[in-house]
Amino acid sequence: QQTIKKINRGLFIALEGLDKSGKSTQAKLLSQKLNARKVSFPDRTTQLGLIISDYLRGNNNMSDEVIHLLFSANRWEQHTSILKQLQNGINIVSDRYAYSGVAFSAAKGLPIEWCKAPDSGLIQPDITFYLTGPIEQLSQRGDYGKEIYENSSFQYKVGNIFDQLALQENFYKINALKSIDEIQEEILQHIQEKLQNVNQLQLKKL
Ligand code: DGP
Ligand code: NA
Ligand code: NA
Repeated sequence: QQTIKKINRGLFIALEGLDKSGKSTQAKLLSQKLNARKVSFPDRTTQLGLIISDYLRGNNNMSDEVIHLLFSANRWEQHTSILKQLQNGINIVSDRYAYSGVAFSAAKGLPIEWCKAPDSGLIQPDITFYLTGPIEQLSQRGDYGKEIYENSSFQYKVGNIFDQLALQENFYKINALKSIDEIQEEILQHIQEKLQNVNQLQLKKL
């Protein structure tokens, strides 16, 4: 008799937070630890990503609505690839995802529901870690201020929207002032159980 080995699907973990909150460092460490595929948004390697990158450096001006839709489209570019990998048992760690889309655009004054709409249908992360801390301290970190969103008054607004989004299920808030090792440990502890029971978690859409 043939035994059918059931393949676990992959776990989808998103890291969100303020600029300079240490997301990218954590995403890198975590993806190494879990042997996961790391994705980053904006994904600056695609043509849309290059346009977004120029915008972030202040080199092209676009309306808030247009850039919002481009950020969303840039996530849709990876949708099929992310879905396939999860179905094939590959864990995914995403450095930013749809919640950044909502937080940064709603901080400019666009309605939250309008901001969520274009991301509707993307795969929902199984767990989202939200790294946050006092903006006065984060803004002292290296390279701050190079891109257009990296100013304290705007980051403060972004933080307020993230705080609202973080009230929903499967959002886990982390103090970004903790050490790299402490944060990594906190993340690993928190996903232990999910990694073991990943097949009991339903793959949902936003
Ligand atoms: P990063 O490469 O993680 O530093 O992100 C670049 C900047 O883009 C950062 O300030 C956050 C912002 N950002 C990321 N995703 C979105 C999005 O979907 N919409 C908007 N408006 N901004 C975003
Ligand atoms: Na940044
Ligand atoms: Na980053």
